[in-house]
Amino acid sequence: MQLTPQAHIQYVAELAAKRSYNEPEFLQAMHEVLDSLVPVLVEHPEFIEAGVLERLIEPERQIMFRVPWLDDQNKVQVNRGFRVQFNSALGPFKGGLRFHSSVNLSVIKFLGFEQVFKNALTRQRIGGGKGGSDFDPHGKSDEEVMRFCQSFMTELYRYIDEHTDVPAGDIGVGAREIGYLFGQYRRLTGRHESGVLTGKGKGWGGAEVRTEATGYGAVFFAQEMLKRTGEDIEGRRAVVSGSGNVAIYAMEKIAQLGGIPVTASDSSGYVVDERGIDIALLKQIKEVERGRIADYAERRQGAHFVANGSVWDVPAELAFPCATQNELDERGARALLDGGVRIVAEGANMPTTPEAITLFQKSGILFAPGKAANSGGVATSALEMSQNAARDRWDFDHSEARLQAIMRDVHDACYVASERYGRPGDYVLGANTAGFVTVAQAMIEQGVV
Ligand code: NDP
Ligand code: 2IT
Repeated sequence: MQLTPQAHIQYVAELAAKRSYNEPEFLQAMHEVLDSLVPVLVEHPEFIEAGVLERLIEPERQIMFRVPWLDDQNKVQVNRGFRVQFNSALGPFKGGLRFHSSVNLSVIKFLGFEQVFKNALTRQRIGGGKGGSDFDPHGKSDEEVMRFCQSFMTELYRYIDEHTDVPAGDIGVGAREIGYLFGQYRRLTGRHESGVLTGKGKGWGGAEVRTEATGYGAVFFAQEMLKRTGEDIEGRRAVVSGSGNVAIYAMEKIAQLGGIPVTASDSSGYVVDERGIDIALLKQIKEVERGRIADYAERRQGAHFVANGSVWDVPAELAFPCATQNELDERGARALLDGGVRIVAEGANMPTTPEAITLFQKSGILFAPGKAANSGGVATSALEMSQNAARDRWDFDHSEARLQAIMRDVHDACYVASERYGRPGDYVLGANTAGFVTVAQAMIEQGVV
């Protein structure tokens, strides 16, 4: 006899808990998706029959490798490298590489799992994967970063190519790292294979708007949510966490649309700038000088730095968590609600804890989960792959228009699914179900593999 949807989900959750007992981030991401799926399985009992869930929670392949490199003192350093190829039913594995001291298998698996559904939502025919290393780029010289990237790629190159697996950036991996990784791939293979990585330099295959895409996309998504309630970004204050790629371009788009981003942060604390963050100054400090956020307050009149505080204590109507996982907990959520927040859109992956999400949902504010709101980055990576395959190059305005249209479609797909499964405006339910159905259908059509 077939299990009921509830019992089946319970069975799969227990299976994962047993196998992945030491992977808390992965289990957190998995539960968030499974918790949404009862109404889908009621409608599609064939997904239970075909073992879709059991297959989805197990990566197709996970690769771990040693990354030895020489630091500037000629001392041997050893890091651990990862690539988790999670699901390729919709296309080649696609997802970023993260270089951060906190990286372990659990973190990479949670990111790869999220990526599967996110990529499905973009409708760009890309599967999901993620990789990275516990290498910490902070304080490393350019030469050290280059030697590390070369060693990392010397192992990774045998598992990737434009049709198999296409990495990109994430925390700690930006244009500089993608350049070094691509150079080593080219040297090892003897091929200039543009489509093997995205986020490349614009002079050698990189797409316009890829740098801006995640942050801009998150703001476009928020704009679509507000549109439904007849509201707008103009004139509204925004708290943004982080000061990296996603945060900077979220702030830039908020400002372009007439909003006022008043905060930025990094792992040492946050700055408040009531006049609105000076984006050019922030880019200079973070992108050019690779400095700390405290430097911003020192160079900008009227701004102040709060060491180790919670950015969520700053009142605003819009909130964009754009730093890292679980950075917005229940206490932070309460502070945001007390400060009058109307909308929370996740630029980062899984930045909001489950308890904080529940609080937002109970309070009736608009909440956009990362797998929908931050999908503009990977969607634009897919546009980069298209341009590489066609040996074509689109201009900035065309590329931004494509991104905006994709974010509108992702929003609408989530909203329609939230209505279909009984909770209109619940974007967590909408994103999980819409993404899941797309992948599940492809998996069924392709048989038990
Ligand atoms: P960056 O490396 O450019 O910036 C990361 C920012 O977050 C930095 O300000 C960093 O501060 C801060 N941060 C990182 N880890 C922590 C931590 N443990 N505690 C406090 N602050 C932290 O990364 P991105 O902007 O690319 O990525 C930010 C988030 O967005 C991540 O969750 C990523 O997965 C997600 N994302 C990124 C996409 C992309 O295209 N880049 C696409 C979709 C999602 P510090 O320098 O002090 O570490
Ligand atoms: O989390 C993400 O979606 C990314 N880091 C971007 C992945 C990509 O392949 O562009």
